[in-house]
Amino acid sequence: MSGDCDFGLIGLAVMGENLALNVESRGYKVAVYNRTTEKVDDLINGRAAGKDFVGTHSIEDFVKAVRRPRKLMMLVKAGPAVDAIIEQLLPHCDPGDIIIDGGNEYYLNTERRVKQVEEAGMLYVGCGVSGGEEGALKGPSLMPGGSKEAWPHIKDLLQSIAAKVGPNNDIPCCEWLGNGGAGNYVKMVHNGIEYGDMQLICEAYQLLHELGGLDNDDLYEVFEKWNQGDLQSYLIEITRDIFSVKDDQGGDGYLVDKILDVAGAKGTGKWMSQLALDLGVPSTLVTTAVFARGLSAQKEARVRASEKLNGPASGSNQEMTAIVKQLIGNREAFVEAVKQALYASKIVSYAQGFVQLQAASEEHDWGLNYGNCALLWRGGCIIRAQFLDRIKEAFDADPNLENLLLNSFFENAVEDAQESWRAVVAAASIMGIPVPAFSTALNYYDGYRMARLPANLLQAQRDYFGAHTYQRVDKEGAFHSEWLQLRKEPAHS
Ligand code: 2AM
Repeated sequence: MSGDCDFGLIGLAVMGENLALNVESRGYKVAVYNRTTEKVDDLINGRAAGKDFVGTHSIEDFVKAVRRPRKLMMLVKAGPAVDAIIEQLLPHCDPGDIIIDGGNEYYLNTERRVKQVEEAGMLYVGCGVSGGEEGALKGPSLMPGGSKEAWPHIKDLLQSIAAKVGPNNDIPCCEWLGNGGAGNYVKMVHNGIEYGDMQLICEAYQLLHELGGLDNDDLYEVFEKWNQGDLQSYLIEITRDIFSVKDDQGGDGYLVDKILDVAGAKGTGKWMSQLALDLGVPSTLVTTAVFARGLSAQKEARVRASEKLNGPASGSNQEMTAIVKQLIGNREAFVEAVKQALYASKIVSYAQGFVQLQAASEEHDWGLNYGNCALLWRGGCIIRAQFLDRIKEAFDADPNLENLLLNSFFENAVEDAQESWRAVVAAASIMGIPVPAFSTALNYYDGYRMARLPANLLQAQRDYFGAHTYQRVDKEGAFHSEWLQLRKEPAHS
């Protein structure tokens, strides 16, 4: 038996409720269910009153209320709750029904569930949802992957509720990404890139404030201006806004100055970093951003260390001080140099994110479409930015582009920015201001463009102490040398 609902949603916390309201607002009839059934009644009698909803109080009634092939989406806590709900749903489902998980799930859990649900005759989709509560209601970025057969059935609905971009505001930020856990993986990389973007913005803030002497009013103006150009993005926009907010809890001055300098994290940045290590790809922006949050969290240790450990003595080296003075002497030029450093570092960060996606896609045979990834992040989500149009164009022009830095637009952008970028990193280093993300980005750029790195010496060291063998530049094969016998006898041994 099946009812006449077009879609079912389980999990009526704010995200789920908002997503259900979004679906209904596009002309679909929606069945809802929540473990704590009062929430169903609250929704039906509250925000959904007079709308095309069916509230249900059991999983069985919920499944029956939806038309076949059923589209049943859950927005519950990631992990065991999702497994529990799948177990409850499957006995009531019919072949071809589609279960969609909209949570921030670890991609291997989705890979496993796709197999489990397909073996039971149904289809399973892990769909990254980004944009927070407001995005869920008005238009999130959606990153679906899993059972490919499901896509034709859910495409229209998911695309109708997604954020829209483009000149006519009609391109949905929702496209099929690939098999298995591809959607969750892309969402995780989105979050990891978000970590990098935020850390880069924070480093720009510290430089402008501490080195450039800009106050919050000045910073507001700078971020307002940056938001008009290449850096235009949601994160630059909200950062601008933050610099305008006064303390709302009784104090004087700006709220941002009253906030403790300790950052937390929920874990997607850590996942991406761990997976980068597993794949052997250098996603240094995300790892650096995760570590920077870790260092920020060691507040008490930092306060103790700040009383003992010295930075550079001011004015001790005239030549170095002159470099810094020249950079910060003209405020407008300094702000522009920091902007260039931020822009170039951001390009490297996205380049690394896509390299990791390529490596994961190859490993899991997902066949990811990288232009689509950029499109999905163009609107609705936290890293939404104009810049992503350029990334989409780059991958549309060459779907197998090895690294974004090799696309002529980005190659030229970094080329134009690099003098300022180097000056900013040098000045920060001379003055003892930490810029871990700016400098790791620059180091990646310099490492990536080196035809020859010092790993020849590294191979020699490994062969010397552990007979790990080495390769040669002039001959194929693995070689080993008796370094101890061949070496020059040290004078004092
Ligand atoms: P609840 O209202 O009954 O707690 C966010 O926590 C959402 O996930 C809520 O709708 C919550 O339901 C749901 N949820 C969490 N764990 C669950 C579980 N094991 N089974 C069903 N729903 C769960």
